[in-house]
Amino acid sequence: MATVLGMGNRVKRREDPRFITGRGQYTDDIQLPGMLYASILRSPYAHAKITHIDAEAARQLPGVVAVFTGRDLDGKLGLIPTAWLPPDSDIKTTAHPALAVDKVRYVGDGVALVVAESRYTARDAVDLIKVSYEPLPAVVNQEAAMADDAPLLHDDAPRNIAFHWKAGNATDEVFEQAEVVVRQRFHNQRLVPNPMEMRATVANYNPSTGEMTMWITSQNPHIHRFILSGVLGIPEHKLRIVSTDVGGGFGAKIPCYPDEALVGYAARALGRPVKWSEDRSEHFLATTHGRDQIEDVEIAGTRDGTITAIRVRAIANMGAYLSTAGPGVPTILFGLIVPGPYKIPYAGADVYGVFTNTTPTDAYRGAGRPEATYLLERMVDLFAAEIGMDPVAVREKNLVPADAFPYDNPMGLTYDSGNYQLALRRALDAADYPNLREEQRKLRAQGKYLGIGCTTYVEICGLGPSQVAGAVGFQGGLWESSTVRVHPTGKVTVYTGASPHGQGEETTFAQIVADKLHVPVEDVEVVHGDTARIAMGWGTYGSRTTPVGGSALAVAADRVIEKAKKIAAHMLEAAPEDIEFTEGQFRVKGMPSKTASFQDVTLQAYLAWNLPAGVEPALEGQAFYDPTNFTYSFGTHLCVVEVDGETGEVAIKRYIAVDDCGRVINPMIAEGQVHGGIVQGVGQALYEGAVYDEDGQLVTGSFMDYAMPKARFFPNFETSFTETPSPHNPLGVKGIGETGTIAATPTVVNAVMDALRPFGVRDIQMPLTPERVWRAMQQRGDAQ
Ligand code: MCN
Repeated sequence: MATVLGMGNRVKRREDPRFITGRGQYTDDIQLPGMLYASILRSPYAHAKITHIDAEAARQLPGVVAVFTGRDLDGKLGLIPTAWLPPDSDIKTTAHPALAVDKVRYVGDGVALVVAESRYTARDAVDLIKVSYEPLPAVVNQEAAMADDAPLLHDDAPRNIAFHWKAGNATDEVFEQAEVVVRQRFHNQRLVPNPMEMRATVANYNPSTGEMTMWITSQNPHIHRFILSGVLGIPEHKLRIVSTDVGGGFGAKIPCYPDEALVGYAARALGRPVKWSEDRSEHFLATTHGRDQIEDVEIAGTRDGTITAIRVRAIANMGAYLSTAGPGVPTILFGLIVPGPYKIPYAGADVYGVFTNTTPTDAYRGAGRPEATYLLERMVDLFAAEIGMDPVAVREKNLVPADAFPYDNPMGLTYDSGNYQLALRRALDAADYPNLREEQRKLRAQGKYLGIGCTTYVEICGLGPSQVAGAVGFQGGLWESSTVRVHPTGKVTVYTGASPHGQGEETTFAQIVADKLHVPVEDVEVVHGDTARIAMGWGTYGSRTTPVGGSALAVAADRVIEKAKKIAAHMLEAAPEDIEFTEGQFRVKGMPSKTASFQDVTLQAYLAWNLPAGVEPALEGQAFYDPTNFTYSFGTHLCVVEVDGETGEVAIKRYIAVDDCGRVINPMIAEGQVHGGIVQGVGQALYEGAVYDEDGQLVTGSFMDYAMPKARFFPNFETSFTETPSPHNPLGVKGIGETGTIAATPTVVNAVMDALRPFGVRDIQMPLTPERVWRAMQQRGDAQ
């Protein structure tokens, strides 16, 4: 019999052969008979009144089937809603039409939709539409947007304030009475999420049944169905969303976009299938961005290195409209985790979300938690420098001790479990920290600038539970659905409401179920990303898929075993409570010779010739699992850099990551997640940054101007795991999908600042480009 290869095994990702041999079926691969192609005319102005649209020439172009403007859609297509409304924040959910009607509010705002017989004709026709704009002053910086005389985006949001949210217990007195207070401003710069596959939608409406099928590049097809059924006015049971193969998302495929609604609308209005897919330039303008937060931070403590308080006043740039999950990012996902892994008695977050004439922002890998970790970890280093203590020693002194769990942080979160010191010690041992410091001293004497950076982090992930989600304004549940269907021959199909799009759950979820049922992993197929095949689901983000969706599967598999035990008991003429299931065999306790295999029992469940009274045929388990708490992954990352004193170039010499995601299901896949995450985190630290000019033009609108990290910039990562199970789910797992991104950014920046200590540099605005680093070295001070 083939080996099970359940949890803990380094099983190769089964999804990869189809992806790397071009056999994946992405949305843009869908071809339907009679399909039309859509293209969207987007505003070239950041802020302008639309005085007139002349689409006649476009309509006349041979091959053009229809042109729609905002006015054409008025009353026929719903507004695009926001789905996360942080409570007590006076949030302004300004109306967001799918196409601008009177006013455009960012470069990339949709103005008209062309549908044509070919993609090329649709593109050409877009260029023939003449729009008369009356340009208005634009504002792109969120702080500037709060000024009384700043251009106003929405009449019902004075000073462009979309919301104001506060949390925590830090008071002015705490800081006034502190022995040491360190203050610093950071701008966690705007980033553009860049999955390999850009967004696309195909819609196919059947007028005879009223059924609509939409293929969407979505991280959460059921949320898309939920929202789009309202926007399009199609009953939920007649709307099917398919998002099976999705080439990465990193948060940017959570939102429900106007573009998706437009394609659905056009398909129904024209009675023919319609496809739209963006190119990379359109992606830069029209897919949500991430981060962009200005933070004024204060940290307080004593000269012996005890941190007593931290607070932040943050201004988050929300862009021109509130995207689906946008408001949750700089509030709940950011503010509540500001005190991080440290036992800090007082903490506070005071956050403004502000409208500007820029592309809307939403989740980007880590979403809120990288921003919180960045400011905290940078402040710990600045505090350590202020009191003349080793930054690692400050961390060691303040980490929540292993015996303090469950631990209530001052923002109201309860951390489930952890051994933060162990992860730190492992990283320090791996680095041989004392020797590294010695090497640094020697090299400095030779005019070489080695820097050592460290981050100890804790991450809130595994989103649910639903009750808490509701309390913090998320307009949805955060439980997960699962079905484990055992077929008559003992092969298994499992259905999950989570929607992996690169993370590898087709493999790891099969491992979870194989482990439970003790069947070979290749006998388990994982189905996801299709609302017609899966009852309900809340998708993949917030490193929730394994803790919540994986646990749902574990519960469903347990239900299969429970039922199978009843059938086995009947077959073996024993009481169900006397049956145990080990190594794929049902056994009567104390009678080792009386056994029935999993396959025997399964077959009997279907043949149903001899079932016990009251037991229905077939073998299937279902679970709608809602966790009791979030999970809190943690770890220590440590990095060694060398800064070129002549050019300011930063080279990463070593990168050590010790992460704890509870029980590891597949170490190889978890390592892969850490690798990808680190690269994205370093991307923010050293290379990436979206820049708008004063008029609201995105000057980093392509890979020519927006620098992505490349493999050759990195050494081999030295990754390892500690395993502290979470007590809040049956698998003891925590998420790993975002840890690398959360930890890497401050780790690398701390390392560069450490290297630049001889120059008296306190901070450099990210990304730490060679030019900025060089300037800081020349000025012997900060460089913006
Ligand atoms: N895993 C494991 N053991 C654990 C935890 C996780 O083996 N204890 C495995 C999982 O089973 C899964 C992977 O690691 O195969 C990531 O799982 P998890 O931590 O549950 O995270 P999610 O699947 O919920 O993924 C979301 C997370 C987020 S929020 C972003 S953004 C992100 C990321 O994952 N986007 C990604 N990783 C990505 N990876 C790819 N390739 N593409 C993206 O868009």
